[in-house]
Amino acid sequence: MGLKTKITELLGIEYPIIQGGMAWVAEYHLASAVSEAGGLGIIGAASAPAEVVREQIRKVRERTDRPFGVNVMLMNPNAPEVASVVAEEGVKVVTTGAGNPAKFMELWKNAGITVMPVVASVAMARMMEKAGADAVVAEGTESGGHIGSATTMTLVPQIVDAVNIPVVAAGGIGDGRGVAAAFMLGAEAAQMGTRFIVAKESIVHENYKEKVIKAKDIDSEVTGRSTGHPIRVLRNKMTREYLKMEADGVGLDELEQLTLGSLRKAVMDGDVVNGSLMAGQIAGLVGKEQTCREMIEEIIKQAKELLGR
Ligand code: TUI
Repeated sequence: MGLKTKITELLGIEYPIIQGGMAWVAEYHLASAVSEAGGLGIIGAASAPAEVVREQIRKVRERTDRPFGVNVMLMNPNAPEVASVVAEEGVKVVTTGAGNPAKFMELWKNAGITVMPVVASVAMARMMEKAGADAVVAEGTESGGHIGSATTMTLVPQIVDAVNIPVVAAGGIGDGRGVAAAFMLGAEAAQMGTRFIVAKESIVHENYKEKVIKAKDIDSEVTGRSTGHPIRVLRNKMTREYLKMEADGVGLDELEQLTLGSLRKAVMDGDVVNGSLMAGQIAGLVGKEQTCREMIEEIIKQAKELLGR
C-alpha cells in the first residue's frame, strides 16, 4: 500500500521517495527502476549535452509508464538547451540544482511541468515559491556533491515555516527512520541519493559501490570550500591532494578540473584512488546492494511503523 502525502498527490507516485539527480549515476537504468518501484526516478542531466538527455528521457519511457523527472544542473553551460529539451519531450517533473532556475520557470510552467527546485536556504526557497515553483527540495549539508551550509535538521523546518508549497527533505536520509524524521520536520517526501548509488540497477562501478558500503560515519570530506563550490566526497588520495592544493592557494580553475573530470573516472572506471567519490554523510548507514524495489519497500515499511500509519 502507498503512503499518501501532498507530494505523492502532486507527482502521481505511490511512495514519497524521490531519487536524487546525481551526476553520472542518475541515468535511465536507475531512474526507471525507482519509478517502477513507486518512487520518483530522476535523470541527472549534470553536464551532459542536451541530446544525450533527450535519449535518456526516451530510454526511461521505454522502461516505465510511471512518472519520472529530470534534474537540470544550472552550473552546466548547456543548461538552456537542456531546459528546452525537457519541455519538448513532455517531461512531467523537473528538479534543479546548483543555482537559480528563475529564467526557465515560464518555459517549464507553459509546458505543464511540475517544478521542484533544490534549495539550500530559506531565502532561495521563498524566491522559488514567488517564481512559481510547485514544491521545493530542502537539501542539507549532509548531502553528497555540491552542498550548502545548513543541516537538514535545521533547514527543513525553517523552510516549511517560510513557504506555503510542499517541501521535500534531502541530505542525510538513508532509511525509514530518516523518512519518518523528515515527516516530523514538516516535509511531505524525502529525496535520497547515496542509498541509490548502491542499487542493483545502478550502473556505478562496483569499486565505488564497495567504497560507499564500507564507508563509516566520518569518512566524507568537503573539497572546494575556498572556491565557493563545496563538494562532499568520500576521502581518498584525490581529496588529500585537493585539500593540500586548496590550502596552498592553487587557482580555482585547476581545482575545479581536478574534481569534475574525476567523477566520471570514479563512476565509470571504478578509479577510487584518483576519482571523485561523491556521497553523503549517510554512507556509513548504507550497508548492502539491493534492488530499488527492495530498498523502497523496506524504507516505507519502517517509516510507516514509526509514523503509526
Ligand atoms: O546540485 C546539487 N548537487 C550537486 S550538483 C553536482 S555537479 C557539479 N558540477 C560542478 C560544480 C558543482 C556541482 C554535484 N552535486 N544539489 C542541489 C543544491 N543546490 N545544493 C545547493 C544548491 C544551491 C546552491 C546555490 C541552490 C541554489 C543556489 O543558489 C545560488 C544562487 O543564488 O544562484
